[in-house]
Amino acid sequence: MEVRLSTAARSVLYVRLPCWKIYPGGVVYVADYVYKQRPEVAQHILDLAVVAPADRKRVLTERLERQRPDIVAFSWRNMQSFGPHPEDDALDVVMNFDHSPSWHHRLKAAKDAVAIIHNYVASRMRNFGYFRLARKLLPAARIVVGGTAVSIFAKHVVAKCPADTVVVVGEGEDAMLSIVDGFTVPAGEFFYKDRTGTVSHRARGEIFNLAKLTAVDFAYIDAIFPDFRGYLDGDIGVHTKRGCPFQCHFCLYNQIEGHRQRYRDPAEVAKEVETLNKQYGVKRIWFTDAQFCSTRKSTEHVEQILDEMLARQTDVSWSGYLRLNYLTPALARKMWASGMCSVDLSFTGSQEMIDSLTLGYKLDQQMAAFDVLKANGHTDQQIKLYMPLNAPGETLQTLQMTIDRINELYSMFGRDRVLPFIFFIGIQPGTPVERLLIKRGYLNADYNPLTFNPFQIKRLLYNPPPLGRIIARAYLEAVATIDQRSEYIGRATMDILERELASPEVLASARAHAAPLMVAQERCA
Ligand code: B12
Ligand code: SF4
Repeated sequence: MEVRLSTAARSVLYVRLPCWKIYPGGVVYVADYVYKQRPEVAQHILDLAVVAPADRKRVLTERLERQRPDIVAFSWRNMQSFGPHPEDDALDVVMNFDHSPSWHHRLKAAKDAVAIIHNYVASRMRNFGYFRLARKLLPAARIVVGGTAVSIFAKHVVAKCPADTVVVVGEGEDAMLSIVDGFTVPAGEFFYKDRTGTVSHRARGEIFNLAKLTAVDFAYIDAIFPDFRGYLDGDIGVHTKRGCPFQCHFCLYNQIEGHRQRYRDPAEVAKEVETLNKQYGVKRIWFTDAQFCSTRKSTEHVEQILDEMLARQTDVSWSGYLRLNYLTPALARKMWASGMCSVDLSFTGSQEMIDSLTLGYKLDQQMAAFDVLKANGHTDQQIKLYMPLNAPGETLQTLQMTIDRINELYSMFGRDRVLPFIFFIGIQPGTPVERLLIKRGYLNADYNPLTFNPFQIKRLLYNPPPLGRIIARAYLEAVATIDQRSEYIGRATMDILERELASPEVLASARAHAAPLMVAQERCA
């Protein structure tokens, strides 16, 4: 590939693009890494997530004109953020629009949907507008765009970027360093739109050694990132490894991070947590790995990190996505002792669905691991079950099995501590479930994953009949009847579903709908 030769940069302005306020861990790791290799480069972080929407353009303009950086590096986290769940208004809207028995509610949902879609479209357009603004104000600067959103949609993004823009795919430390160094010896994976508008692609040839990610120098970050302290009273994201060797049907995390797991030094991770805790008063950590604990080797790595945290007597509570395949009583004790405040995991209560979604574990093993957690120090921590309801393969029987298992967990941990988190599979590009649903004719092979068409967007949220309607009606009844201050919506929904699944009329209607559907799916397969 041909990349324009240029001189090394002296200054970088990182611009974190707007999203719901969440600690910008990705850009912090990139800036920290560049600083440690090239301390002479002046770096600054501007976080548009904490700037009022009406002020963003003005604030960005002022910063660009005042600092005139050699590189403007944007970090884009969420682009296709439709994964509605009970803490996101969009779930109510979708459920009401499709399944509410009340015309009034359906109309209101349609109105709300217009507002959500408008926001979705506008936020994407605004981000491209910020790139054009940077190009207009600083014609000679190089523009870089990275972050999870562009890692997935880099090709689409680069097409809309101004000339001389590098769109970095996946982890950004080595790519950014090479750009700062003048982009003469490119590194990492990226798309590059050159000054003539021609786009080229570089695949990643080398593997970034994560052991190079030493504990973040937060004093430096504090100095270049004025809003850093505004995050300290919430969750701070700490990364311990990258990559996931599994391929759950709906997941694209391993496309973002790679299939091979690579690890940071446990002592450096613990030092990072210790500094955050003891010098900056941070109380909550989210380990932002695709899976904090999954394979045998990663479970050993977790244990080493927890040993280091315990030795340093860090006083934090922490969580992260977990798999419990290799949990031992000793590890469970260390998890609780080091401050694990919730157990966050994918959950479905039948081996059929686990296998159909290729989740790669045994249900009995998972239930046994819950026993181990209970017996080795659980007190009042929450058990959060992320349930991909009504995924391909779900039947009345598998749904009933999930309800039965949740009831077992209520008995084990206490009903109030178990949070069944209702969500549906969002179909994401390049995943096995996307391929399956194209094969079945549910999606067209040339569908646009970034479509603005509300009906297509809704289709990407997979909740087909006949179970879709039963689940949605249960959810809507729960919303209408419970007091959400004293009962959790997911628990109430599962209770109503249990009642419905026992009703002969509901069963008969579901079976009647299921028969033609099964035939249609067979025909498409
Ligand atoms: C952990 C996580 C969460 C945690 C975050 C906890 C916390 N306090 O930080 C929780 C559970 C809260 C969460 C919530 C949500 N998440 Co989330 N989350 C993730 C996950 C697994 C890791 C993100 C992360 O922090 N990684 C660690 C940091 C270090 O890496 P990073 O940010 O990717 O940065 C690296 C590169 O991207 C790059 N980079 C980043 N910026 C820049 C800038 C430049 C210039 C360069 C060169 C490089 C670069 O370099 C960095 C270092 O290598 C990703 C999936 C994944 N595997 O990446 C999804 C992911 C980011 N989440 C996603 C979504 C949709 C959401 C939600 C909207 C879900 C929902 N419906 O509510 C919310 C939104 C939250 C918000 N406020 O915006 C999507 C975004 C998809 C998209 N295409 O838009 C992802 C990709 C998952 C998915 N579905 O595919 N999430
Ligand atoms: S869901 Fe978790 S375990 Fe499965 S592929 Fe994604 S990151 Fe890996």
